[in-house]
Amino acid sequence: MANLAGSTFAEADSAILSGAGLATSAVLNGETFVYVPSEVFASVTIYAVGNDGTMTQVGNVNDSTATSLGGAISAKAFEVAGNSFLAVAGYLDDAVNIFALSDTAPYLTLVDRAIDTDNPGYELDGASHLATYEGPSGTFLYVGSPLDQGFSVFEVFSDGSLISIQNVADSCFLEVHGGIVTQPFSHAGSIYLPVGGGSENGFSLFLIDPASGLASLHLNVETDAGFFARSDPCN
Ligand SMILES: [Ca+2]
Ligand SMILES: [Ca+2]
Repeated sequence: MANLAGSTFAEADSAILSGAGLATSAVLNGETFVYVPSEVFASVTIYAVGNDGTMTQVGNVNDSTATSLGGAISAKAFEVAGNSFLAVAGYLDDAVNIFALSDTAPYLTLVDRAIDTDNPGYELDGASHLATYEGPSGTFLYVGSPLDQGFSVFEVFSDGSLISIQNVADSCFLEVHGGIVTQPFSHAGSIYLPVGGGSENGFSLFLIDPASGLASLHLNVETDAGFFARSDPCN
């Protein structure tokens, strides 16, 4: 049950929202949808948003052998060449899933995924954080993973398929131990990707090459001393 502006409504199947994570939204043919991952139930619940802001559950996708939604903790909608997709990070499955979006059932159709064990270079162990950059020549997905202490970069094509283009592991020269990728921003003609350090005393700011999507270190922002410096000189 929830209270909103004096009204009360009951979620039709509230169990699937246990452990609700970072949600996202997309507009499909003029209709707005919200996608809510559930870490506890390894699922994504889909809502249609009414003109008055009401949320109507229209479906949900539960984990199966075809998906890697174990520990579904965050979701990020994005577009590639006019096609709409949803990335979902599975913390327990160490993976990122790509679903094609539609405004009618089944709403979500898995088209590709990357799993940590697929590639020894992947930084997908405990995949949790998602960011996207829709560049002039391609769309790129950044997946941060605190257990792997880094992030992986993928190019996403117009059919939703992924290819790995870069893996960035933490070191004494980076502040990306937590792999907390956040949405890139543009400034004075450059594209920047901030990555939070988690259990470090700072964060790293990367430059994104608009053509390739590759991230290169621009600078570290860190404190000389802090909570974590006492145990690890690299922090
Ligand atoms: Ca790994
Ligand atoms: Ca570090």
